[in-house]
Amino acid sequence: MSSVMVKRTRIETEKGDITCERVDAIVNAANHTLLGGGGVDGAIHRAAGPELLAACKLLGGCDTGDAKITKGYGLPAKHVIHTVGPVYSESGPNAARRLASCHRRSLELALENDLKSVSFPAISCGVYGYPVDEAAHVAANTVVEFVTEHKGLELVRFVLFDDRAFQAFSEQLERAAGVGEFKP
Ligand code: AR6
Repeated sequence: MSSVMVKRTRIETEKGDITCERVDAIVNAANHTLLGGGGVDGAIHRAAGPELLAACKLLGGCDTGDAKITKGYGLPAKHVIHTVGPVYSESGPNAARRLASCHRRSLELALENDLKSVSFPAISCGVYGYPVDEAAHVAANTVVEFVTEHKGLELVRFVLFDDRAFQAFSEQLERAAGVGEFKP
């Protein structure tokens, strides 16, 4: 596990299942429809129960790089922030900018809703095919930059399902915490 303080925010990595996180919000790696799917999206909907799908149906979908919020229903997390990562093979040079936008928009929504703790999965690193080292680089740098510029978040955690992602995110987080400006 890596843990760094950036201004007044702790940023950490953890290996585990994001559906077990007891935080103000977990982020879901969803698709445009916001109506559920496989991977972490499926796990979150199963754990939250049918009320989550009912709430998502009212949101009218979501663009790549944007985010929308619901309650957490049956989850230990109070809210779910649904974001849509880029499909790596279809995004070309825009992939990093879109992935960065997912992280930024999710954290903006957290602040707008007065939330203090947010857990992210490795967005786009499953079905959407983003190479995990590259995704970790973008995610870690974007979060470090965001909390450097915005007050209010106490904890941002990356919850990684497998060793490979856990290693990559831990390494990139430690690097990012020591770096200055980041332009994806
Ligand atoms: N907790 C934490 N991480 C998880 C969990 C979990 N319970 N389950 C899987 N992961 P993916 P994407 C990791 O495919 O690439 C869905 O069908 C997984 O190991 O869930 O953004 C959506 O509906 C991987 O590292 O998301 C979309 O259609 C990471 O979460 C599409 O997949 C992301 O893998 C989105 O694809």
